[in-house]
Amino acid sequence: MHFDKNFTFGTATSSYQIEGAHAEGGRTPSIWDMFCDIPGKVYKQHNGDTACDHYHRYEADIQHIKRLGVDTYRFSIAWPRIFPEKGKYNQEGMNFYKKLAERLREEGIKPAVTLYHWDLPLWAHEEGGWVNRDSVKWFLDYAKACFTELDSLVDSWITHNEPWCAGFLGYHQGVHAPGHTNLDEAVKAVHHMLLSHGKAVEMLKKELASSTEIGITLNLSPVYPKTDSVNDALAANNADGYSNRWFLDPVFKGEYPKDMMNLFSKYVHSYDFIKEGDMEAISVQCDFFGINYYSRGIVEFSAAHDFMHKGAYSDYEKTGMGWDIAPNEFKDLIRRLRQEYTNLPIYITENGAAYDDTVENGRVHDHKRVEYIEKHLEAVSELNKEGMNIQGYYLWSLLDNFEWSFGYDKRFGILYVDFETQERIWKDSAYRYAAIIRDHKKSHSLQEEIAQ
Ligand code: IFM
Repeated sequence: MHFDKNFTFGTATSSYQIEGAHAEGGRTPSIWDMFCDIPGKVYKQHNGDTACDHYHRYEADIQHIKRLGVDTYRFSIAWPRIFPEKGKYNQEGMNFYKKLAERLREEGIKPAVTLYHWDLPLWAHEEGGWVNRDSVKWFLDYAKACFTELDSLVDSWITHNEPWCAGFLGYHQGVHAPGHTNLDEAVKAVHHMLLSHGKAVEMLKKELASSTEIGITLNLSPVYPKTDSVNDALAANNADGYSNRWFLDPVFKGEYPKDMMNLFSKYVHSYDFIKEGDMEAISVQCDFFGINYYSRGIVEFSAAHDFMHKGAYSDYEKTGMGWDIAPNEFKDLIRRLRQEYTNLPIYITENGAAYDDTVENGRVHDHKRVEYIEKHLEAVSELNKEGMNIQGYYLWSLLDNFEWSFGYDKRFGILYVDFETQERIWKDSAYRYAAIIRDHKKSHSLQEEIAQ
């Protein structure tokens, strides 16, 4: 595999999944603290109270990041640390992220910062959460505080991480916080998230005249029909509309897909929450496009299911999440995005795999994760040979962490975390990733030496 000299290698985490310190530094609960308390929602009722204790151990974690040799580290800010109450700014919360970003820079690591990775303050939820259009204002107050305090320390801003999960898993399927099962609410929540994205980009660029790059991250999964039948083609179209186009079309074309608006109208009684100027705001010009890629989807027709599709049997090898390992389909996805949606530089802001890791004599031999990473990096390298302009790759995740409704049962880290002692153990995948980065850097400095 080969990468251009300026290709950036990174690793990623998010606030609720790693920080812990849930009641320190002025933080108040988020919707995830609330959701974890509801019996049956999260595996063994785990929660993020302590998580990886990164809030107290960030210095040591930065040393691990440095040792990996990555160029950049992607983390998210916990909104309830910054605005623990409506309209009440908390400097102590902001200071944590200032320190983190400063220390990363001192170590030569570029901070890539996500504003929203799902930990909505509980106070905002109590006022209707993302379903309430006022959420856009609340988000902009929060974004402004982050931009004002941190912009000089940050290399890239990501407004939202995976609005499909926050919106559809949270408000339609009920498996993420806040646990609602109402499509009418979900499409409104998504609309307000996307609108807050567009307006935050405009604020950074116009009002604050910043030149820091900014974009949004979508989780995308190419969908394939089980057979060549007309029915399965319809199923795949609808699944693609639900998972991908409902987000890609507004962000890049300034409109929601009409076929899905029709299908959704069984539950969504009116689209008049879309106000004049919203779609222009949502499709604002960004500097890059972030993609989280994990797997493909395969579906078949089912009249009994909403939107006429259900998951179909796949004989692909799976990760510990039961997700198909599909690097070729990743290539299909990127080619399609280039044809139908955007020329913006792409960053793969997440890619990785969960497996049932075990520690043997102080080592974790996670050869399946090593293979997964190699295959996807190989795919990135091949895509760039085709001119697809992928500028960076963030491995999910630096640490084993709180995997949402799966609690600590699923391990995505390249560093193993012993949740009893908080010891971090480098898995073989961490050594392999560090070696790939080192080889990349060596080959470029050798080329430069020879060229002189
Ligand atoms: O852990 C999550 C992350 O928070 C968002 N993207 C997918 C990851 C794995 O499920």
